[in-house]
Amino acid sequence: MSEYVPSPRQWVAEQVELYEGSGGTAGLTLRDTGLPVIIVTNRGWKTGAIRKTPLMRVADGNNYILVASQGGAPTHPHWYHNLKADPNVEIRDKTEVFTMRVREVVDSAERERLWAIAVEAFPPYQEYQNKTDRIIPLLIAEPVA
Ligand code: F42
Repeated sequence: MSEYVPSPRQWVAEQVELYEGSGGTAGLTLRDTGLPVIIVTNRGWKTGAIRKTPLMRVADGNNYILVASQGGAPTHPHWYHNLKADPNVEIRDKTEVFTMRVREVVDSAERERLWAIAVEAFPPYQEYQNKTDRIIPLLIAEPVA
């Protein structure tokens, strides 16, 4: 059994602790924005360690759109590489936990539609895209039947 390894970023680790520790009843938003967050649980592709990553909640029907923005940083976040290597995740949305599989959105029409939904849910994504040279990856998490 692999171990859970918390994020080295203290504010992120604290949000995970509050969100998961409360069973999805506290720590549900990004700081004081009031905008909802989900927790993605997955495995590290090198270490096999269990990782938990809070992301903005961007829903498309029963699916979630995962935006690898990392605040517009020049490189993709580690979790993007982890999910490319092992797409099996659990997603906690408040008190519900879903078993899901993730794929990167590569089709340009699909990407355009999902990007618009993401920016509507969390407008800073557009600023993050404007300030970085990389194309911010979008992944879609779909329920495992
Ligand atoms: N980040 C986003 O990209 N998008 C969002 O919508 C978003 C929302 C959000 C809301 C609330 C909140 O608290 C945080 C939010 N974040 C959002 C930040 C997000 O949770 C991540 O902290 C951020 O994207 C950086 O992701 P990261 O996976 O690069 O995390 C870093 C800080 C990290 O934890 N690094 C670990 C480390 O030890 O350096 C990762 C280690 C890791 O995954 N190792 C892999 C392994 O095998 O175990 C190997 C990785 C490799 O490729 O080498």
